[in-house]
Amino acid sequence: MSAADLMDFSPEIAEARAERKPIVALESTIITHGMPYPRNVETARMVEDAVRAAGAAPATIAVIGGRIRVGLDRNEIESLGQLSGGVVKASRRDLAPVAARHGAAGTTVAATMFIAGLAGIEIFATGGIGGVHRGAEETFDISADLVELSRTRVAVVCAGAKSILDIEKTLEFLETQGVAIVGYRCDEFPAFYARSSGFKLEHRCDGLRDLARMIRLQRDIGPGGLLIANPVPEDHALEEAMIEGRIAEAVAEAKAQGVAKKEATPFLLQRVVELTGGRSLEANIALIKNNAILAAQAAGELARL
Ligand code: PSU
Ligand code: MN
Repeated sequence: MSAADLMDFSPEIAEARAERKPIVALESTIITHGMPYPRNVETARMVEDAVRAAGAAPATIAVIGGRIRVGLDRNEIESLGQLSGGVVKASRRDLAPVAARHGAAGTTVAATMFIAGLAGIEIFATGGIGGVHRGAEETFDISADLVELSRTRVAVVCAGAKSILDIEKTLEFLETQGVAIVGYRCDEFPAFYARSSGFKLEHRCDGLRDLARMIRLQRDIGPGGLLIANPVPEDHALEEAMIEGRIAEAVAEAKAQGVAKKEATPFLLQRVVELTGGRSLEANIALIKNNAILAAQAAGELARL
């Protein structure tokens, strides 16, 4: 038995694989733990449609009934979204325990990358990656996403990392782990809600063809994937001073309430949405769509290389 024996492909993804059409992997923790119902479900469907409109097949990945599912139908997205808190947040290490008890889970960036790699999917779009949490020098809270990037040959498109994290330490950790990062039409690592973080990137790419060549080369060289940083669209970026203040409040509340480990990221995401009166949610939705479209376009270029 291998992980491949646990995988089921939706008809759409099975066909795309057979015909070697471009495919974009999408994560599902954002559905189960990253956004409130029903916006989570609406967003997941909208993002899938944006990928299709850009000429690729969307493979939303999750665990359902103990099976690793690559490509979900609309009803499955709806029921995952409704379960919200009732379903496991699965990082790579949770896959076997959840599958063994025939459970359901949203997959994080780490778990989704791992599964996409097994399925031969070259590119994956998310909103923001996990990272090194503020105070990690005490807690050691460093997302498994960063380690997965160092060992799985899947390119990940993201809008950077939220400043609920320590962006400087996140970039240092990625360097230690040998993870290649490229800014797509930007010189700084973006800060999710904001287009820049003040931290310079060493590599930049301005066109889809160049990006596809870089992705393919990274795949050839390995052992990790390419992290593609794609800033939030200008018209959806939030003012940095406002969002920084709200994030600092959320981080302080998490500390005071002793929220830690895998609950930390979902707690902080939810509090920031509440503290910004929903404005951060709108930015989040816009940047995910933007990332999915870039990933679909890059997947198209990859298919033509
Ligand atoms: N960042 C976001 N939205 C999210 C997540 C991160 O802006 O929904 C989710 C992703 O699935 C990511 C996970 O892989 O949180 C990271 O969790 P942790 O920090 O526990 O590794
Ligand atoms: Mn963590």
